[in-house]
Amino acid sequence: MSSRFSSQVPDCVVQTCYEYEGVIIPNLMPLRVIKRVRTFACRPDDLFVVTYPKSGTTWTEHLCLLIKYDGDHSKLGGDHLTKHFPFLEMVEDLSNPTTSPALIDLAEKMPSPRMLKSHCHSPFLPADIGTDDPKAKVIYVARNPKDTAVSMYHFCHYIPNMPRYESWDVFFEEFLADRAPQGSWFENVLPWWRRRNHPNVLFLKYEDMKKDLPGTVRQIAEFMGKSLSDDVIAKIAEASTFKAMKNNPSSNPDTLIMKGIEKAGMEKPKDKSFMRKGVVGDWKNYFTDDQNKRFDELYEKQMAGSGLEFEF
Ligand code: PPS
Repeated sequence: MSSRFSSQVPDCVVQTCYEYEGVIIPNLMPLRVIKRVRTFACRPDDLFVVTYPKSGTTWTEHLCLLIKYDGDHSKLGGDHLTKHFPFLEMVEDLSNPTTSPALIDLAEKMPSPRMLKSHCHSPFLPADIGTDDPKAKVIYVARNPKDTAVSMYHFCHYIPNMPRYESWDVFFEEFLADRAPQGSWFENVLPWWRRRNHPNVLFLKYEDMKKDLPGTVRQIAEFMGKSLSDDVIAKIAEASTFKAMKNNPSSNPDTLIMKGIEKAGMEKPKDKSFMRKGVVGDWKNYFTDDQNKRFDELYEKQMAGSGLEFEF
């Protein structure tokens, strides 16, 4: 067993991740940056999108930006949306996490009002927001953990320097044991569910966004203090469907990721996209009956008494 990990993990994890305070974190989010995130100075007009990975982060960022710009995509200046929404704990250069500059540098210099992204568990988030009384606005998005796990498994096989698990079965065991990259889904989601009625918190579910996108645009706009006409709301919702975002180079991260893959000298994955399926229920194509039963047992135990329910 590698001495850097408190329990046995697959070799692909040893090669691409580290453990910090019991959480397995990809090297793409180096400890030197994770430590800076905690002391990052928030401003009262910051807007954070916080999620467990693969829960609809990019989708929500896209919605926030279009809401900010009244549905006018040209205001992004042709940039990819991630340029407007620094990912606090991430490095700039996917091919070389050890020496790469970090996006937190960009975030620190950004003029207000800022929009920021993080996947950190509450104890690693900036001290001003990772508490029961966040001092800036936080949109937290949660997705049912079975679809989240499947999406994460594919993502690991797409991005440079993520662990390439031998099979779905291997990944499933790691996810079940809270050893997937970014640790426990429950530890990420449940504190934000508890804070859902705080005026600075908007708790969204991926499955509700799929069901009623215009309704979600309205909810986010209200949270951001923006008043939009029904026409603008409809326009934003139309531009934010899975298909529209996949076809839009400013919202589909594929081109940026391909650059990282090229730089890392890796083979470009064929027929793969960050915008993979964008559906509810894909887990049924992966979980065996036994895996489903074991996951349900864990889920019932961890979620007991929380009142948080998901559509699967
Ligand atoms: S990341 O890397 O953690 O920031 O990923 P994240 O953006 O949170 O999640 C990626 C998944 O969200 C899907 N997605 C969407 N679904 C529906 N509608 C829209 N507009 C949309 N945009 C992104 C994306 O396809 C990933 O899910 P999977 O299941 O892998 O397709």
